[in-house]
Amino acid sequence: MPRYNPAEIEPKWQMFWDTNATFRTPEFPDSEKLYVLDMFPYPSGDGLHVGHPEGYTATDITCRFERMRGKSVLHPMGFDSFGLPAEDYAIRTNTPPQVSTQNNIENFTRQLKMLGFSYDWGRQLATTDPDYYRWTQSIFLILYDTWYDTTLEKGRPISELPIPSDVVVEGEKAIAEYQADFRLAYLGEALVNWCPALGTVLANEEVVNGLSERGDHPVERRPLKQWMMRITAYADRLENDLADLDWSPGIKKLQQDWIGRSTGAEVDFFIATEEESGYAKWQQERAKKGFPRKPDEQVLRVYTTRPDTLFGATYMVISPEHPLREKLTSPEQASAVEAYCQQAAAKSDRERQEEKGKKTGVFSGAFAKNVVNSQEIPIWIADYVLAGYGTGAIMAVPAHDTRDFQFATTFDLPIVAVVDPGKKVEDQQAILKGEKCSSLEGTACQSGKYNGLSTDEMKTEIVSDLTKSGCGKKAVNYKLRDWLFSRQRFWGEPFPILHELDTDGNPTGIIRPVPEKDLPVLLPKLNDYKPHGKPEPPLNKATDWVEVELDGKRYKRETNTMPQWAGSCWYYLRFIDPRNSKALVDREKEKAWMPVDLYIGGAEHAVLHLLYARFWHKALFDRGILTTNEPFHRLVNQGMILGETEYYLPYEHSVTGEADSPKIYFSAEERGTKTEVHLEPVSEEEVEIKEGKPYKKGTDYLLVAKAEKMSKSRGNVINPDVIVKNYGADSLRLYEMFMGPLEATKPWSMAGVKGVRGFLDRVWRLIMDSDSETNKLHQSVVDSQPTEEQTRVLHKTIKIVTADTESLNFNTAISRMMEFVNFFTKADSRPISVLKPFVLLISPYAPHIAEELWEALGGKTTLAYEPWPTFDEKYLTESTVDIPVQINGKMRTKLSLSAEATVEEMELTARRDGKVASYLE
Ligand code: ANZ
Repeated sequence: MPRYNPAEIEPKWQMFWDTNATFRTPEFPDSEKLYVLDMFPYPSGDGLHVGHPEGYTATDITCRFERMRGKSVLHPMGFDSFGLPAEDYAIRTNTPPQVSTQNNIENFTRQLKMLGFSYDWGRQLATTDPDYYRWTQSIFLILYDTWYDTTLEKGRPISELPIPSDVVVEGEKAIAEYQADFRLAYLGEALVNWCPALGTVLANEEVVNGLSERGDHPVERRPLKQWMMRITAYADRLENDLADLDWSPGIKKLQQDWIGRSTGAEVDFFIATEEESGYAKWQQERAKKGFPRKPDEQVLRVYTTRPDTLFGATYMVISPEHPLREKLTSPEQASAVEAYCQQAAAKSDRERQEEKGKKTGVFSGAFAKNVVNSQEIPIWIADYVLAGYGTGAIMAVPAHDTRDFQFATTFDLPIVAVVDPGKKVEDQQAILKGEKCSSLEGTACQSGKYNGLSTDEMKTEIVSDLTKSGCGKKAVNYKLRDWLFSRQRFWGEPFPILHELDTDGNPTGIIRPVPEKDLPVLLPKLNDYKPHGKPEPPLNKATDWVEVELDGKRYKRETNTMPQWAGSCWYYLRFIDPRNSKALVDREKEKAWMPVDLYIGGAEHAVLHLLYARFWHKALFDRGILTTNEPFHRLVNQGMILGETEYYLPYEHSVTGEADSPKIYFSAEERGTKTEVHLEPVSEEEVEIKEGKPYKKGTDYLLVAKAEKMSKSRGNVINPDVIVKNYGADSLRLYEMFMGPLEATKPWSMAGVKGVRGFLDRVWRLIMDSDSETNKLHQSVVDSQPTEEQTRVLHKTIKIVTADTESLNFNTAISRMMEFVNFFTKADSRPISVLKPFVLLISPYAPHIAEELWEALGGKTTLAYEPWPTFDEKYLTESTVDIPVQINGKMRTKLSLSAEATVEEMELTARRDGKVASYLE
């Protein structure tokens, strides 16, 4: 084999690793453990894209590196294979999703193996395997069986939930209903996107601006009974426990914002619907009772972050979906209210909250009494108040809340300022007169006995007084919503839930979990996958499957399916013990391998996937199934790979607006002065890079460079199969790591791939005789001692590559290896004792070529477990380092300095340097 030929050596080593199960992981770690996880892919029909190997190569390098450093590495791979595209494909072609999914998984597996990743393939799983989703169903049942004890801050079995005596006397059904309000998995009413024209319910991502993505048909939002997950119970722990995780501050912030903790108070207002209000009596009763949890009296409960503005509440607002809406609506207002609420139902939460939008609303006809001053204030219905946040009702303080201010001015409601922002504020007078809205803190005014208190003092005082009178209480709220866990789809996990039917076949409302021994509840086979034209899940069509008898009772199966998030919530646990038929994971094994030490994947999963998985993990921990409280210790998000950079030459027409008049190109300086500029594409050959900037070859015309997201419609998608075929897997791996820092967004460059391939060719020629017909070492390769300088270069390379690999700075590690190769290519003698450690250094990056060269250098078997080369400081001390000198943000020169040089010495040398000096004049 004279030349470097990846097409020959890559399959050879892949076969070797496969047959010898080189990367099989023991059940328990036999040395220090390291669990490295990739975000597993959805096996789409398009196959891998180049974004996948980016993260996968990074983890693979880490795994190969740490194995050589003696760690027990767990590095598994699987498939997140439920999901919409398979179902859409089934609808179009009538192919069962099982079949297309299997084909896609096979293609993905082929591609992943082609890239030489060192997964323990014996642990492969797919979320669609009945053996896997059997346990997803089991976890659902555990969550169904769990309630959150807010005192112990812990999930506990539902059997341990204390039931109030008045509920107990009402009997079993009442108890079941009471429990349902606490279960982590519960049935609730939620809105779905129903598209009458398509005859199907759509997922949120299939709806764009109120229209179906397919065909642009109008979509209605309809309430439907659906499964929900009480993730809000864990909001505090999900937020607090972020502190101990080794995640980037950016991702932590995203999670915090999503959880969106806010503190304030809940306050009860008395609803004065009747002539004789009974207010005084209500107040007395309240003070005796405390702050009842479920008010069955005439109260409207609000959530506010500014209890200090209570005296400025001049009206109240409930959301159109508020449960008291009907009760509050007076007969005179009924038709107006009905019409308004219908309108509101068509809007999304986002539209409803838009600051710019004019506020709309309707008076309910009812009044409430402001707890602090007994003033009667009107209750309005408006869609800027959301049903799902706080209590779905607010006290409106137009003087200090912009949304309320807009509303009050629209409907001519009173505006009373109760916070004086102080003299320093320019608009103080306008604010105090209620002509301007201000949310600034300050001193209380027009607030009775509280006048003069600072905002913070007043908050504390008033909440304490409200607590005493039983009319209010400190409260915490979260932006985080309970998680809508039902999908009206076919290709998802069936719920292990049965709904009891009476003798007429109607649901009794009693729910029964499918007994653990009857799991999995398999997905039925459907004869056709087309939507059935009803706002119900497609599984309703599987009539044989839907009805079951158990212990002489008739049941209807739950026909919603779980969302795609479900399977990816816990796959990392199953990898630890993938074939266990008794438990989702063996506790001892979990204890030995968890938490995941390094998790790499795309930033698009920074919020939901990670929150959901953390939530399940915590619940399973509370229930004693797991020993760890958090799943992912270190998280790294790889940057997006953009399409190849394209270059354009800006121009304008000589006659403004005349498209066929001659083009004028202009210099870089001129360009800044032009407002309307046209762009002419420039081919790659015509581009010349000067000082890092692109010019049209042979001219001074500066080009515009653009790199766009890869997408089919732009035609800039790179197919890994093609790269491997033309350049080899090692080149693809190395290139993706060489493009730039792992976390950066970076454009693809075919020239870069070629460059990296050129480097591997040089690595080959460094060791092998590429002119020989047989596998012969290069004539300069000798079995003799290296020179002192050669030893230094080797040890420096080991040091840098080790440190950079450890810190995931793969691009700089590669640069160092390139320098090494340049150095030794020039050497007349290349000692084996230097080449061997080098081959080990490059092996995590380009494992195939490394194995081949290792063999040529006398290696008897795989290098995968060879000890990682070490360096000796004594060879590094006298060495020099190249220090780049930047002036005004540009690299001007490099100084060769002792590695020991002090800052002062560096400065001195820099000042003496001719190039630097010229800038200092
Ligand atoms: C009175 C008030 C006065 C408010 C004031 C603010 C400023 P965050 O911080 O996001 O938690 N609010 C409460 N529930 C709402 C709902 N369901 N839909 C829309 N708005 C709602 O916001 C809490 C504040 O948002 C609450 O405090 C309430 O308005 C409003 F000078 O109450 B505030």
